[in-house]
Amino acid sequence: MLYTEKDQKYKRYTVTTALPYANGPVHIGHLAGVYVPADIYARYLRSCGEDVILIGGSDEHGVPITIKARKEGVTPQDIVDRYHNIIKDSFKELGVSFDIYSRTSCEEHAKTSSAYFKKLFEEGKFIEKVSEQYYDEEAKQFLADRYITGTCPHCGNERAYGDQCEACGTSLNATDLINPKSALSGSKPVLKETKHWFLPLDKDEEWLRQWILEDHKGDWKTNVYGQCKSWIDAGLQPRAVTRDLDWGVKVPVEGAEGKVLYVWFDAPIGYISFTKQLTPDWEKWWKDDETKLVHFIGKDNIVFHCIIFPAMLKAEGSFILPANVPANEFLNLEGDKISTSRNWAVWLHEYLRDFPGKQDVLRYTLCSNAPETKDNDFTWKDFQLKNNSELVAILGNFVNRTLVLTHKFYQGVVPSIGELTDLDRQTIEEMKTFPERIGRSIETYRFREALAELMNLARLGNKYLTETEPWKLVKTDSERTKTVMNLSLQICANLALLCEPFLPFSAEKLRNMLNLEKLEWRKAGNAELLAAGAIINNPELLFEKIEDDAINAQIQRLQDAKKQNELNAWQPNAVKQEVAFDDFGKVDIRVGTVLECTKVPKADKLLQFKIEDGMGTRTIVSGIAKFYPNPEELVGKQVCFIANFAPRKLKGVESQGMILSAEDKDGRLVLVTPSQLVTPGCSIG
Ligand code: B3M
Ligand code: ZN
Repeated sequence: MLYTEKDQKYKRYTVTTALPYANGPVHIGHLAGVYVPADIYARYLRSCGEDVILIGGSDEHGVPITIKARKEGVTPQDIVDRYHNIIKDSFKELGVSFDIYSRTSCEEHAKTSSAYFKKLFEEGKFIEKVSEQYYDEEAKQFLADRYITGTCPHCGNERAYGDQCEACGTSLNATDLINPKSALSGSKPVLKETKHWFLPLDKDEEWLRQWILEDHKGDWKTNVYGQCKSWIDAGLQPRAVTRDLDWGVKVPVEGAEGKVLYVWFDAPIGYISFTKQLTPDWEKWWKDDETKLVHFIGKDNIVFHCIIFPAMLKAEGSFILPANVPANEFLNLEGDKISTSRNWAVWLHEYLRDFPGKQDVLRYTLCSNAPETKDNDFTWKDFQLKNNSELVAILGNFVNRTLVLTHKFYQGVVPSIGELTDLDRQTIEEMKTFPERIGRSIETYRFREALAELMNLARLGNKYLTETEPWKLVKTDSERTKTVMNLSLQICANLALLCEPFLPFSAEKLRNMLNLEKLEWRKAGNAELLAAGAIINNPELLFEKIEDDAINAQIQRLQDAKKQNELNAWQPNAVKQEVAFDDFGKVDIRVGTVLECTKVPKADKLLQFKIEDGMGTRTIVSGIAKFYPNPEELVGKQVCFIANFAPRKLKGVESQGMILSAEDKDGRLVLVTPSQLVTPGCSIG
């Protein structure tokens, strides 16, 4: 049973997590926004004895996947196979307790989403419309969504997509874009007629307004409510649910060749088709009013889960609607927006490789810093701090001190509890309040607050130890020490139980140390979880300090990514003003052979060349020393130089000309040499 009264009417919980696109691995932004909170919620419900399923899977349709496949010269199926497996494995390793993690390219999903469309089609729930859509005449293809880019009419971002501008978040139609361009060929697309099926959302406006803006007022998160309100207030328009594409679920009606279901039509149906795969008894999870349906998503998915999918569910007629959609805002990384294409992310599978056994540290950091009400920032320094000064210094330290002392004083046997002092009674009273405090916060989707409360219980334990000082007390009052240690152990046991939703790996470790079974949530708050005389196993550290080296390596990786991005964004300089041939002819460029090459003393940038120029020798100084650390290797090579430059002095050496080099995009200077040996002194032109 839950603490929140209005939840008490539910018999079971269907909890879904947004389906990540299988065009890349998942990163900490996905985790903090969706999977960590959803997992905490589901684990908590389970430990309260509730019937719950946690549903997830990969979103394997949509244009981002086909674009990636094209870029790599492989099939879309290759792409989704690769990432689905990485994503699935890494979720498992992080302990996300999915009851099923499936994928939208599977057969059951095609069957379910196709039948769903067909039912609405046959019942006349769609409108058919021939409209003009962008078409790429070179690629001979209609351009859906992300196949088309252009300037956002709202904010001027030149890289907006045909379905959305990521800079200002506005959802767009391709025809809204200024200067549209095909992402396939780069050409300017033309408008061409095509038929599609639309969900007439305008007809849903009234009930949606009542259901969201009235019935869920004060119940849904303000960020979610606010977005829905502005959508509804702006007036809902019919939305196309089909696309001209060859990757996706085929539109199952006549006259729809070459068309598939829009990815945002089929993907949410995935929640249903995956439940079908999980259990033949799937209907009770989707069609019973006593089931609470909760969607965990990121803020960019709000309209789809709060407006479009409910409209689809309502049109079908037999399904329940979501009771809540606790969407989170975005997590940034070191002050910058997380971006897959810029590789500005902490990838889950790489984290798991670099920090083996530290799943709970990531879960902890992401939950305590979750972007619940506003965008938040993840930094590696903060990650280190949260580990070292919270997990290690507060939770780990309390548990470790208690278990070590129990072994030292009583060889691991739980001592009996004697007469209680006021402090003991106060501590017990306070301990009793935690399960409900943490529980209520989780039930209302305030996971940061819940986790902070959990840490307060560990703080209570530390305070109790500091005030009673059993390491001193044992010398003067062995009876009293037993009571203190018994109570401290009870707090440890409570922590083991209450930390499970947040830190499942540590919870298990702690339960094993305490020889404690997995108990129901409502058993917590109790000062008799461990019986006197029970045996405690040898203590192990719950958390270990994370050193600077590990953190610096991660920061370095990000800096490298930033550098790489700058290189990727490199473009050649604009061409200089036109010059006449005669002007060019004034510059006397020649080839010379290097006779000597040495560093100029006290000038780290300069090399001094002695050049055979056909007429004799000349000295030229060039600022390329950094790129040629072994100048003697240049002897015998040929270089190109300007022969009629006025001589000038550089660091005391007279330079009689200028050697030509190319500046590469990373700033490296590379000597220009003729492709074959030529006679020294010959002219270039
Ligand atoms: N794949 C979008 C996203 O990752 C999408 C979610 C689908 S949930 C049905 O933002
Ligand atoms: Zn914009």
